[in-house]
Amino acid sequence: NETIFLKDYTPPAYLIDDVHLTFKLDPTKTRVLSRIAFHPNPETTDRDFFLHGEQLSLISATVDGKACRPEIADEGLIIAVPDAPFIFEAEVEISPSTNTALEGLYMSNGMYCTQCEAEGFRKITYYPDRPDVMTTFTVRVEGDLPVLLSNGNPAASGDGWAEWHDPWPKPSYLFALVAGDLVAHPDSFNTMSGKQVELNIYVRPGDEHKCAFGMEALKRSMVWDEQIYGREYDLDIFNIVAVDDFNMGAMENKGLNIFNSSAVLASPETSTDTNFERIEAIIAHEYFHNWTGNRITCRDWFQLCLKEGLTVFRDQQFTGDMRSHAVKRINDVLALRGRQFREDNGPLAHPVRPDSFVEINNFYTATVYEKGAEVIGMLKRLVGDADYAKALDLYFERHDGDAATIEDWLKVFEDTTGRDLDQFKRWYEQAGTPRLTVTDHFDNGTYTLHLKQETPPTPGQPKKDPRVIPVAVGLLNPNGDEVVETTILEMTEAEQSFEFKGLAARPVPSILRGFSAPVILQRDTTNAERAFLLAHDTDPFNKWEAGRALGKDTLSRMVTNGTPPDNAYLDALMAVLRDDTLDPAFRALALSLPGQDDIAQTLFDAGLTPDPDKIYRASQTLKQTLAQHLQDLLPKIYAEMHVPGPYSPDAEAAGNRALQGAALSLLSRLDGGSAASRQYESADNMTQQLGALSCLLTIEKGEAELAAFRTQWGQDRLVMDKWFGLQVTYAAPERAAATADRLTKDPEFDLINPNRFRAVFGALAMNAAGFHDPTGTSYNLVADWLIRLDALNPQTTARLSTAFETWRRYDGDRQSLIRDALERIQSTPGLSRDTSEMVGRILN
Ligand code: HT7
Ligand code: ZN
Repeated sequence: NETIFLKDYTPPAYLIDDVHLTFKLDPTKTRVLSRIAFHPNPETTDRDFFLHGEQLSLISATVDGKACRPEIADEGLIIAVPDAPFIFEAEVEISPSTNTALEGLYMSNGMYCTQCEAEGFRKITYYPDRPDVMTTFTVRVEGDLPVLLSNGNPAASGDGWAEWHDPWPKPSYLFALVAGDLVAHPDSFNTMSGKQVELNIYVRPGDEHKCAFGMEALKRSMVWDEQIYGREYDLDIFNIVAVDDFNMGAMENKGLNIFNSSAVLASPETSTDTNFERIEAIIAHEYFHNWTGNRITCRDWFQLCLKEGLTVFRDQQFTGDMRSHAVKRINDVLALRGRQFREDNGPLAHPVRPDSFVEINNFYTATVYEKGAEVIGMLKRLVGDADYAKALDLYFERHDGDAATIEDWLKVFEDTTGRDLDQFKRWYEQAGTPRLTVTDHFDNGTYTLHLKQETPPTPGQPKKDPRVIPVAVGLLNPNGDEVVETTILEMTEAEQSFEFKGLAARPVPSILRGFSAPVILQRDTTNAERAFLLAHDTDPFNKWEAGRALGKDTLSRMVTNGTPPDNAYLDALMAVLRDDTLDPAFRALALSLPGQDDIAQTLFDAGLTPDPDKIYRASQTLKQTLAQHLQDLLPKIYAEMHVPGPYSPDAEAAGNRALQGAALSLLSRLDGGSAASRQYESADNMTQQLGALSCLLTIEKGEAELAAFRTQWGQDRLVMDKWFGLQVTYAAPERAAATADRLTKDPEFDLINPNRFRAVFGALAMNAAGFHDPTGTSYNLVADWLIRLDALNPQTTARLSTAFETWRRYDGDRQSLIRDALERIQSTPGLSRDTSEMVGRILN
């Protein structure tokens, strides 16, 4: 398995004028005919002609109409070609129905569909499958199916065939084809310059009633990108297709976005509020890629964060605008800490722009996506909103049609602002989460903050240089009034002090407001100060953060020395819960306790060995204590948050339901689940049905409801994923592995369907105490199933192997059990490149 390095990039030897493809669809014998017009790349003297190709049967090939006998190498085709323009034609045969890797052309429930990012096009035909080769595509699809789709605009069609032409040059990874017995949910959109665009969401018959929300989200995304970024849609048609078998959330193919059905289909009865919000965000994300990813693409896969970080940043802005900025920021930081910090502090740590990879599919990570978005947020904070807007305008103007790099991106900001971004670039180059240690002192009206940054070593990067860190700070006086409004301190040195003069009394600092940089803040402080900030901070993120810090401190002390939770913390939570000037969604977040994985990492960072079982028990005890402390308030909040009338997924109603659900979850620990049972019976939407069922399962009840749920939803694949996942998520630690094992024997368990596999094994990996059961049963079960899945779907296997990435945090016994499991995976004959790279990195 060869390692590919960023430093070895060379431009392509040949470029393409245009490409014509014909697909004669057949489940096991699809024929793909290609006609590609090549010309030598004037920017290089390299004339080695190589076309990528994998798992293809070559039927014939010609150069300028003359039959040729190419040399078929492991990963492609070598052929002698002229140092002048020429036409290459080929015919290959592929078998979509046996393609369980879900990459290239494959079948899902009788429908043909493609997934080409990152390097899947080479499983469709011989081609320079690299993002810096861009061209226009004309595609003819032949098949006896009612719907035949590809990228771009429809050109012509007849009985059993359709032709599509995409006028915008694109790389092969954005190619798409869909064919099947599908129905459209149609609509249209008028762009800002008055062009009408036809919109469709294509689904399997029976799913038509689940398209309306996605369509509205799409139209809102189109308006938002026009208003906020000045970006207009550029084809006559925009199609979305829902597919059941899909490795990730969705794919931004030009004019033909393909979605995991879980990321687009929604109805009140079958989808939770969280599902609705996720669907809205993913639809926006894929749509926004039309400019940040498609019109401006990446030169090579090392530049992945160029499109993904920016597009995540844009979708986060969009959700904030649609819903609540404060709640969105808290949720994003929770996700960042839960996934990216975990990655950045373990064996899989890599820079936002990696400098090497074996399998690029392994680099669609939280670091590239979420930390990539944080880096853009910091850049915006440093240059200010106005210059950010100017820089983005310049980026679109200068690079439209380009395959660009991070250097191009930063240059646009340098040219706009006159800043030197050399040091800032370290955020793209250095892995690891900086620790920002803060000390302070007050003397004679001057308050000094002393900041020190340090980033621990990560694989291949033992030493780190100081980065530019925007630290947003506000100061409160002892009455709780803000005496210094949010100010950005621009830290550039390893250690640096900042002074605030003319203060009447020692202030209380609110540091890293809005989570202004993806760092771990370390500061000796008191719980009294945290409670003060929870009560008074005007920055909603830091207000929530203060409560979170109290929760972490409480849980950590419960785990390490059995200290019971103190009343000051419980009272502070009560005050937040009571404060009806606060958004219910915010109150719900303030009430949710730190996760068990978060506590494990916190203890590990403090030099301790976390015991997952103790953490689980402490967290149960804390929830029980909190429930008792709030017992008078909970029924009141539960009743007050009731949303009358028909279900609506809007942010306000969802916020009320979130707080109602949080109250119900605590209440269930006091009333034996009677309120949850009643809610389950009367629920007319999935948020409340599933919320009630979860509460029952948490207190080890709900058997009857679980059976009824299955009877009610047995025919709905997406709801059945919830049924599978719930049972593992809420299983007591000692029963988690057995529950997962039992579910794999259920006739509805489906190894080929990534959603179903993740429902069981993703949930097992997230059930911290269950996964780390000291007998090692879960480790072995997960290893067994990853080995089975790898032979069918390497991408999803490799992704799920990250369940083991935190293994070095734990005690020697657990470490040796995990090592055995990982070594067993690693020694499996024929293990994929994807899984082998991941397991190898985790072990090292
Ligand atoms: N750009 C896409 C990333 C992607 C993907 C999607 C589906 C299946 C396999 C995939 N490999 C890479 C999705 C996105 O970020 O929008
Ligand atoms: Zn993306």
